[in-house]
Amino acid sequence: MMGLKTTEILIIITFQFALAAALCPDRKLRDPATSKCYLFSNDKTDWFTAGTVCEHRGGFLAKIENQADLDFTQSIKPADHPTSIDIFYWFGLNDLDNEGILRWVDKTPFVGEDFWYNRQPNGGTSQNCLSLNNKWKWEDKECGNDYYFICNINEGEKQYRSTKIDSIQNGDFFSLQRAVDRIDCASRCLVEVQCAYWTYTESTAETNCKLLKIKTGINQAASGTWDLYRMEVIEIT
Ligand SMILES: [Ca+2]
Ligand SMILES: [Ca+2]
Repeated sequence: MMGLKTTEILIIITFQFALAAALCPDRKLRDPATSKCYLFSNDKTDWFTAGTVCEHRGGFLAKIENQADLDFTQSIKPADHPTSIDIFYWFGLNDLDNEGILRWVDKTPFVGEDFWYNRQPNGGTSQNCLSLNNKWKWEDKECGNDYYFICNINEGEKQYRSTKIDSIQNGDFFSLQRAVDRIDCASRCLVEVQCAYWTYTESTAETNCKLLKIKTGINQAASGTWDLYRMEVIEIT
């Protein structure tokens, strides 16, 4: 009986989280001039994982397109983040496909004024992902570096429904939950045996970005017993 109650509670927690993921998480993070909704990470990760986390929060690595976007995002930068010279923030620009040709994560070309910091870009083909430095200027960096990141959230466009399942299929958007320490993880299974996910607790809305190895049908997430839920996207028209 206890177990059943725990499960019911977890389902409710998951659904509330899912709804929250679809909405601008905090009113002060929406730019009233552009209606863009921004989400800053609490933790650092590589550029690719950052993009995956943004996607699973119902968005994408941020399109910070002009001085006004720069000014707004700088104004809402979390006050408790360090401001030292080694602090960088990933956003959506990159030249991964063609060296020197900047594109957003949706492959649309960059147009407009650039905001390179002194002596940047300087990384050639070894630095293909763009970051904002502590002066809020562009620096090309190695995509595997772990930095904070900024997402745009597609506010109100997506909601999620969770269903408890016994096994996972490649491509599933799923959530893992463990009652003992109230950690939830949510991710899309990207390849057959390896899935990216993030964890969060009640005290921090979003924390560690890690890699999880999982085999189809076998839950290998850390230690302890985890429940598996399929997350379905509900499109809002
Ligand atoms: Ca480059
Ligand atoms: Ca550089």
